[in-house]
Amino acid sequence: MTSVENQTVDPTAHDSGNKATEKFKANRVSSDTSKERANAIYTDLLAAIAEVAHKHEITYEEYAVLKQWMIDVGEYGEWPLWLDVFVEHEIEEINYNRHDYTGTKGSIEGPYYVENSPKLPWDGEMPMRDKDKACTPLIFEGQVTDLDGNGLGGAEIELWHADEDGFYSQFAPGIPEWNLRGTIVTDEEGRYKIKTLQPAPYQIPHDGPTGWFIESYGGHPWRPAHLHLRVSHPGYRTITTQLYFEGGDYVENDVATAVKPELVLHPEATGDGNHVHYPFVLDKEN
Ligand code: MBD
Ligand code: FE
Repeated sequence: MTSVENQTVDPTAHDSGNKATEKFKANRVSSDTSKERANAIYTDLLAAIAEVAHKHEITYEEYAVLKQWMIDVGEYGEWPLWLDVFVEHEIEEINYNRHDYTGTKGSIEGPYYVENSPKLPWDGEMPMRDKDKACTPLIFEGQVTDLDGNGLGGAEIELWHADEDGFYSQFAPGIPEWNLRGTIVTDEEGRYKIKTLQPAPYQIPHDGPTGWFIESYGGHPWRPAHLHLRVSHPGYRTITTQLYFEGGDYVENDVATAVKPELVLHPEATGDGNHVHYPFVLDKEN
């Protein structure tokens, strides 16, 4: 047990937003976009903004509110959250369509991935507190294969998800660092089996500017219950994806538009919890 074990958690949008921003900033990114490409993108982006402004005859008050809201999103550290909820799914689709992949479908990463989670054996248990162990267990198993069905031994399945209160470790205070985060290594035949808890539908942080944005147009801040995954093996395309639960709330209207029919699990309830099987099929790297 760690000292943070049973502390009450009351995270706010400010906490999780700022943590996501700090984590993102830690790896400074760059791209080799040419001047020509940047010019083409910015020209079209400004034209799209102009079109919307004219179409809806945006008022000066609305323009001022937009400016204020964008300042707030930055101050609350919510750009990773807002962008991953409202834009990342398009980027994911565009980059998937660049190749002719036939393996397991990807989905958005979202703002809460952390690399180098603890390695777990192929038949293990996610790092959990006693309060997590009291939730409905989820036994998640399957095999990682190549396109021909050959098992990929030593493949890594990074798994991360929220606890029953909808909080991710490292983005909410009072949760042990690696709680509900782990890297499962497949056995010689590519098999994996992991015990965790059944996640619940998830409300994105909504007490900050992302929440005000959703409220302003009468939307909801919910995502269906989900598992986040990153599956990798040398020589193969790394898949970042998510899995959902058949019949669950918000599977049909995810605020982040990140559900694909191929990514919906069919849980079987048994005496010792919910069981799900999922085969991961990796394309060759190209
Ligand atoms: C999440 O847990 C998530 O998966 C996404 C996409 C956005 C915010 C929080
Ligand atoms: Fe998530």
